[in-house]
Amino acid sequence: MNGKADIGVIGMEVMGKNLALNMESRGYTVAVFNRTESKTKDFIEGPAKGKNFVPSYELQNFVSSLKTPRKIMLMVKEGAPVDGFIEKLLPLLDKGDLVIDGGNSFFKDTIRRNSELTEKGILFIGTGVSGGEEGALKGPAIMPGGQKEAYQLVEKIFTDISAKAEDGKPCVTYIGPNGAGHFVKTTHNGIEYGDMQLIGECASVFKKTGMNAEEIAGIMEKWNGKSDILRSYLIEITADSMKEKNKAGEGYLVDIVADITRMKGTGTWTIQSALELLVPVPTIASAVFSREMSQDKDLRLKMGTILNIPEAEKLPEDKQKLIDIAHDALYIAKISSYAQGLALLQAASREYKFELNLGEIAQIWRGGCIIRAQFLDEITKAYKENPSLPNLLASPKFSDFVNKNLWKLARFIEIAHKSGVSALGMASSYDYILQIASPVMVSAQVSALQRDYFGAHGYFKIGGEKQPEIITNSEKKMREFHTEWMLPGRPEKEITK
Ligand code: NBP
Repeated sequence: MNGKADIGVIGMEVMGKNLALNMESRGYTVAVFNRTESKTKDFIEGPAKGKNFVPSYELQNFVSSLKTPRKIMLMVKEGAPVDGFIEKLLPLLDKGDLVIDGGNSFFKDTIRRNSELTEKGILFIGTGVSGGEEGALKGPAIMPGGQKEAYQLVEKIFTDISAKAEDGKPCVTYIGPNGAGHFVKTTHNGIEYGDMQLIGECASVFKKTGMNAEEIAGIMEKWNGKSDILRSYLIEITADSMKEKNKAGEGYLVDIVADITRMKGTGTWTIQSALELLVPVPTIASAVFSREMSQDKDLRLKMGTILNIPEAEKLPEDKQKLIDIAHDALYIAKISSYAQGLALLQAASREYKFELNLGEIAQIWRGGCIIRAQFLDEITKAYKENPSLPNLLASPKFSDFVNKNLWKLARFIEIAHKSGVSALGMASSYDYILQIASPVMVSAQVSALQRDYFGAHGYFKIGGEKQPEIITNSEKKMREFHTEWMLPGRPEKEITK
């Protein structure tokens, strides 16, 4: 098989080109193909010049240029382009060849493709690749899902090209069967949305209290200090980008950037999955809703002339006190948001039999990907100490901090609201903690009766006649009742099924 390529990459856009360069830099010969020929040519004559690449301009030639079993990585736009390429590749492949979809595909598409290809004897991996352009080139976090034997075919290549965490461990591991890799990547992106929203809310409050972009960048730089619990890639790039000057005039770029955040869909998929699996992810949802609100600039301009938003209150804290409160508030909000995302992974693992190992997932997120952070080391350790944590917030690593400092998150939200700044993400994180730590949710008791009143939907009773006992789902002791609200004396009957 002399002269043939070790792996092939289809899709010569940002991600495909950089991944291919990364692979080649680790000693692999890489075959490349793109639907539009000129992109392959530009690549071969540009960054790939003089390197070990095998370009093809016909799919048949591309397939023939690969060592068997063939390993083909699709780095194209998710959806129809992925199905289109699979359809064209199928007649050219042999049993035992491997197709890898490295784009941001919807996990249910991955499950479907996996079963369609398995029927034809072709191995299939759906993998998340995180880290953007720089990560793809220098080392991304890789989240592969599919058959174990498929993973074994590319384990060495993926390990070689992946980012390495500070302790040298590669940021790749076998995630699980079927759509597991893409589910984990989607949830990673949902968590990323949450982080971005929470950081943005801190910056909003700082700005409202009179700080300029440079000052806010300075705070974020400190928060990214070597031993700071908030140290992370997203804090680092926030600091760096906020310092950027307005090249067209006075001031800072951040002050003239349109306040509109677009999105491609992974945040929405995260929430959709959470809704399907009955897992609350309010912080991630708040981030998606905030992006949606940002996009309706016309409406916001109009409503801003109709509704009176409070002006910044005279803050009782001095500036440093406010910064300290915001620091710990952000950390707690982040813990809450990650607790939500990991709870979603846990539920998906049960529902789709993904066999996810949350500790290993946190471990591979420590480097290469957009949410990489010091904090993920702590999450990794928390799951190592107790692999069956019911929720991240149950780990003493986090609950101790939350118990001591939760008031700061409450205070931050109060300051934001009294200053007329939305803190939807922070408030969602805070309320998640309040709800998850409520043995009795009175609002749920009230709603249960409302539902029975208007719709005869029944309600459960959880114990004695006078004081409800605290029971758990697993005890299944709940008795179901209906009250005949319209009948005289409102008789109550037990519903037996
Ligand atoms: P894009 O997502 O912009 O996709 C561009 C590639 O898709 C090109 O090769 C293009 O071919 C091909 N393509 C399109 Br568009 N429509 C096609 C069709 N109908 N048939 C065949 N090919 C088609 O590239 P990217 O930004 O490099 O991302 C690749 C994947 O990685 C995506 O799924 C993306 O969501 C994911 N991802 C991106 C990033 C990032 O930072 N950009 C990060 C992580 C993951 P053409 O050249 O002929 O138009």
